[in-house]
Amino acid sequence: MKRWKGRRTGLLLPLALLLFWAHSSLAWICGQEMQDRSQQQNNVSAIMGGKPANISKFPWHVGIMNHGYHLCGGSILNEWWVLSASHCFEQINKSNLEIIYGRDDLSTKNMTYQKVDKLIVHPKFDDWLLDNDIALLLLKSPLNLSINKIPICVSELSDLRSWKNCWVTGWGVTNVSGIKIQPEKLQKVQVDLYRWDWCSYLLPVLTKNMLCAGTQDAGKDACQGDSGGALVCNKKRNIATWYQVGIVSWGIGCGKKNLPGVYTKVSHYLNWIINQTAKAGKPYMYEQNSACPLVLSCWAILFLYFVMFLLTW
Ligand code: 4AZ
Repeated sequence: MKRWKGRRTGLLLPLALLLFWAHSSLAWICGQEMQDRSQQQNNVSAIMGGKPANISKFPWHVGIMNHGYHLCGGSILNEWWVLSASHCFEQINKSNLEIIYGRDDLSTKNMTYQKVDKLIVHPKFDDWLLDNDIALLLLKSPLNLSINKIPICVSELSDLRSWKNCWVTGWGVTNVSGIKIQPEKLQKVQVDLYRWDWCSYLLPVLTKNMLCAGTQDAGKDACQGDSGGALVCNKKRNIATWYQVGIVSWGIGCGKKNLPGVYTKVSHYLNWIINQTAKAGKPYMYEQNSACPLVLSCWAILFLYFVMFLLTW
């Protein structure tokens, strides 16, 4: 009996270590938000009609600064790559860009930045229609992925009916009338996806590479400065994982009734992302169902917990 107890304790230590490693490898899994019970929820109106967001709920969101000033949003695709919008980088020199990550408050002191090694704007970006409004930023050194820095998943699913529970985040302006207020705290707002034909009736210049999102009530929308940020949703059949469906691109004003925000349709650019990242020597590995990783599946973690439970019982 005593010998079994000794062996049991001997087994528990490596198991605990394995679980610790398994959990840290979870940071590599895209689209996972972390539970954060300390999250404050107040109802200050922001983004346009949104609320303050905690980075642990949107850990893929990054800020792109130009000469130290907030320029646009972006999202972490993996430790090397950030996804954003082409129109953010017209007449911008990449050496003046810095990426802020793992933070939801731009006023934080001693923030760490990442410099940009390569800026890839879409060669067919149309600065009049804002067609192909997508860009990739290769970082000078890889991000140390962790609980507040987690990649977002992307998906080839182009049918908008596959998605629910969509949110957009950003440090963009929170009002357009009077003095424009730019928040220091990251903001979030929930929006609905619009059918493409209905949206192209509302906004006749819409191309097939764009999608629309907004709300029935006026006042909830992305706005100036939110560009490049991610519009993320859950799959109807998998509410545990977040996928980037759109990139904030443009709109006619912000939060106006029957004028939804316009987003780049990310599913149309998967091949472009895969080809460009490979060409730059840091290939983005797209997995169709990227929610559970190759390294260690969520089921294996559950199994380890089960074994731990049996051993401690
Ligand atoms: C902008 O100027 C912008 N209401 C972004 C999004 C929207 C409007 C303008 C959508 O960056």
